[in-house]
Amino acid sequence: MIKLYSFGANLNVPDPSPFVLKINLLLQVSNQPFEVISGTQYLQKAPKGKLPYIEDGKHIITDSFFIEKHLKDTYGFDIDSHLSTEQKAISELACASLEERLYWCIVHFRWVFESNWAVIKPTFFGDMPFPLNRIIPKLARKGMIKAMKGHGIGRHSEAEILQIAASQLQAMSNLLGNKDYFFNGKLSLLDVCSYSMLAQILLPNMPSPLVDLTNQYSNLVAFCERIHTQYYS
Ligand SMILES: N[C@@H](CCC(=O)N[C@@H](CS)C(=O)NCC(=O)O)C(=O)O
Repeated sequence: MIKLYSFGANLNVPDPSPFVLKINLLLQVSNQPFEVISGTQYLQKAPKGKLPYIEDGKHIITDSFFIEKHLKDTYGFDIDSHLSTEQKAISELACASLEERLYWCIVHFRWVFESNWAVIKPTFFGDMPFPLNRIIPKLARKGMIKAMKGHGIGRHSEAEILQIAASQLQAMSNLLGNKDYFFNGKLSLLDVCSYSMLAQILLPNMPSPLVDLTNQYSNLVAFCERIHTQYYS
């Protein structure tokens, strides 16, 4: 059975990582039996220092991109089999855009935005014994801020980060329109990637300008609720 190494349900989301959530949903839809193994300790064991990774028999596959490819190559599970070549190309570019741009806007509002950090800190690190509970959250936040600077998002003001998020959400909303799914009336990878990101913004009870902005796109809110109810209620 495939083992999915994850953080575990938290913040009212099936997983607080959009990449883990993406693979969790993909595995569900693939009908492959799988077991979710949760805990931040798996971050230390992760071959690339990031979650998710999966163990499938003798194979360990890291990164949601390669896990999706593994499901295709090993089990013939192609969630995009009903898409045209052009739709597949749009999906590839749109998923990458959400994961490389919108994701970092979410990271900013979790790790930098003070009122949300006040929630994240006890939620992610509250179980640690003293003095680790004083040291580790500070180091983790410093590490995230460094990663954000390295990516580039951390060099922008909050107003600029919101402009980037708005551009992403507007594009997602325009592409979805009034449809239930992005392409051809059936779940595809772009639905999975979009849900995985939107869930991180909309499901936790952590008010922010990013949540207010996202709530302006009623089709995205309804889409997120619909997918969530279908797979995680
Ligand atoms: N490209 C990777 C991204 C995975 C990723 O960034 N995971 C984050 C959680 S959302 C992580 O494990 N971060 C821990 C760290 O950077 O220390 C994928 O698609 O799986």
